[in-house]
Amino acid sequence: MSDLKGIEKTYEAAKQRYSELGVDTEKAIERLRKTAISLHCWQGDDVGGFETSEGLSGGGLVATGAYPGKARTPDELRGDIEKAMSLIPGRHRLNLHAMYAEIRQGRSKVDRNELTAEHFAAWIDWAKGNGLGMDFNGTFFSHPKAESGFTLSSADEGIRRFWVEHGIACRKIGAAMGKELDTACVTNLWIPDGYKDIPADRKGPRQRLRKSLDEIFAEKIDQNSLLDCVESKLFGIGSECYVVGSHEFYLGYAVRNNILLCLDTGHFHPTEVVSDKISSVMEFLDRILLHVSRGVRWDSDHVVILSDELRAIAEELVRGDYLERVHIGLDFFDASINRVAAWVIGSRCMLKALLIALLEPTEKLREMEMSGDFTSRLAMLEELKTMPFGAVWDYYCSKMDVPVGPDWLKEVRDYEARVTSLRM
Ligand code: RNT
Ligand code: ZN
Repeated sequence: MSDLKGIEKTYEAAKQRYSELGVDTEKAIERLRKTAISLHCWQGDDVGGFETSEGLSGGGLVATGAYPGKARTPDELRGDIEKAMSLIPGRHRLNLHAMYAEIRQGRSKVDRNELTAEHFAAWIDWAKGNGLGMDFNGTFFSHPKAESGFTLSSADEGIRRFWVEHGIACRKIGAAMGKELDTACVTNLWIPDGYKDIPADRKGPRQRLRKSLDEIFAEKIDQNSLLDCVESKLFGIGSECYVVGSHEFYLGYAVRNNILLCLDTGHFHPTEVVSDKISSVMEFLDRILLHVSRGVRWDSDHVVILSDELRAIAEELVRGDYLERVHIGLDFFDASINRVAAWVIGSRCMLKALLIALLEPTEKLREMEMSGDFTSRLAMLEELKTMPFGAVWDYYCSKMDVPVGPDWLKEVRDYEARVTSLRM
């Protein structure tokens, strides 16, 4: 589908259909163009990082699959991200984890509590060169000091202190990224702490976590550079019975301390939905971060697809006029398919969901609802599902100079043949 004339013709017909509903497709496209998605670096190497050759360990996270070609070096990872971004319409952001630090060989080991912005200089330069903003994450797993299953809530003061120092270091790094790139860096904190089996003390670890967070966030840092964020979880592998940083814990902490809350779509009971939580938490928080993921039966971190829930999340962001206050990040890691393709599929789906939401005649639906006409509301919502948003999407892709339809896969296959498949 690279026939430009055909794409434009189909678009004109779609534009007409939408205008009959009072929807301006050009406006929708313009809004979409301004919406950035934060692309997670960790999809490119199965949450490995560049500190040791061991990669992901502990923390209850698992990337399954053995698809060849994962990035082994920062340069390879940057190349892969560039490839993925060239196939995603719009200008987006890079979401980096602390374990992707570049510590020059030969020097004595720099531990997580000693990291500085200097260790991310190459990433920052690269982001600058590509016109990307950056977001950041502390890495509180895959480390010998996380092996006990406890980090910021550890009863071992030495361990707790080490992770507090890591948290403090990460805020400084995030602030430097934000300053350097002139766009606030959302610096997210997730810890794996918890018990596999039924605890005798649920209170103690939470009190210690609160104390650690207070120590980490003690220094006030300009919000134009840094936006602090905390992420809860329901359970992990090895923390099935008790997670210290639960939803209630962090919701309370974020509200009280006026920082961001991260809602990861895989971190709730399977019948709970993040789409219903957004308008609740946004009443009490200035900003939130989303970790858009796809849990299948559990927090499996499958690649994001255009599911009903993804569409519902996008609808909430648009209907509630939250796009300026909600930071959209992706969080999945699939090692069983081409990793570059995984980024492209997830990101394009997120953008498609946003576009579909932007093409909704929200005012009309609201009027139906307010007048008690629930028949029309349901009828309209269902009719909208077969409106020609695909034509608008194709037109948008072609306008943004990225492949239309499945054409992007050819480019991934070509990159695979030339680059990723040659990696051992
Ligand atoms: C873990 C959290 C966390 C991680 C990344 C790698 O359950 O979702 O966000 O996925 O930090
Ligand atoms: Zn997450």
